Amino acid sequence: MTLIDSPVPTSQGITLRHDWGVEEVRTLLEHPLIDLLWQAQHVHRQVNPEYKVQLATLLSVKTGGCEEDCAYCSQSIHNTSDVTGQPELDVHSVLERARVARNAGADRFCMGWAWREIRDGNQFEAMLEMVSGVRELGLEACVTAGMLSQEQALRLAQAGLTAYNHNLDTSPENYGEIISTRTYQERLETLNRVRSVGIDICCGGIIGMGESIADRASLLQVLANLDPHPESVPINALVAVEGTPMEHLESIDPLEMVRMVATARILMPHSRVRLSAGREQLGREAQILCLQAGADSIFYGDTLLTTTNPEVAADRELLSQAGVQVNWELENP
Ligand code: SAM
Ligand code: DTB
Ligand code: SF4
Repeated sequence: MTLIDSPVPTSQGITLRHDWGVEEVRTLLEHPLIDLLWQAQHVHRQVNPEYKVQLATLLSVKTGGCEEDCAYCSQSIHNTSDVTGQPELDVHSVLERARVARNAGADRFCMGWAWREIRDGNQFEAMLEMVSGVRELGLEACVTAGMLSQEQALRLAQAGLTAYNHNLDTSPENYGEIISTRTYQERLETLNRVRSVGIDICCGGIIGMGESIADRASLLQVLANLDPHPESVPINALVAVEGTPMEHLESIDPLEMVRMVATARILMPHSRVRLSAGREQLGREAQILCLQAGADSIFYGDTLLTTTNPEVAADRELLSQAGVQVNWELENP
């Protein structure tokens, strides 16, 4: 069933820009909500006339023990939340989980390693096998594992990797408040390496870490001025994990997430805007506004990496209530 009775608009009239000024972005972010939603929906409906939503499932392959000091993260050795001693998953069990995710309707499988950077050796060889195995299942494959070398990026591309996730997390101005062990510039260099071997970039950030509206505008400006735009832009709301310096931060107002998603859609019309961590704090109505204003992907599955996500049954109901299109035909093949 399609939602559209009138002729389907096309995306031909949409211009891509990479020269956004921070004040322009801020003006969009702070626009009267009703107007911002209208503008975002105008773009979204042209680029995604059937409101298709991609379901991506996450799996933590190597959990905890990470040397970086990201203040939001449950997996950093600098935070008491860090769970050590969890065994790294092997190729067989990862591919089994990917098969289950595919059979439940996911079409992208994202694998995470709590590493500062990829090192050569058995674990990297296993990662390459996981990537090619996920691709053989007919799924898109995404990896997030910290920094990488040019050679490692090339080998991941040869294994068929669809996308590499490496977030900027926040604005360049606010970054020092969140992480001290890796620079913003290093993140940008990692993204360049990924891009140079033809792997798609998945790059976004987190709101709700105590940043200002100017910081949010600045993060979106950096993302929107990457040329080409990242193919995928995850927008996360902080999941305040006990044992991290951010454990006491209050949840964001759900409409802040709607504003981020809507602005990202206007700035990066053809990118996949992923409604990522923090959906449990959003409620049904805010999630539906996000789907209307520009989100065209969610993480699907009862867990993210180390924290919980809405249950699969609840998400199915949400998507069906919203009337958006998903690939349920993959169920029970
Ligand atoms: N170690 C790799 C790295 O940082 O590139 C990959 C894993 S890391 C968990 C992936 C992303 O998840 C982070 O960059 C961050 O944006 C997001 N994330 C992690 N913990 C989060 C939390 N508690 N709340 C919201 N987003 C979070
Ligand atoms: C992204 O931006 N969000 C996902 C994915 N990329 C790897 C991860 C969210 C993690 C949330 C906290 C956790 O579960 O540990
Ligand atoms: Fe967590 Fe990734 Fe930062 Fe490590 S690099 S602490 S896994 S977000």
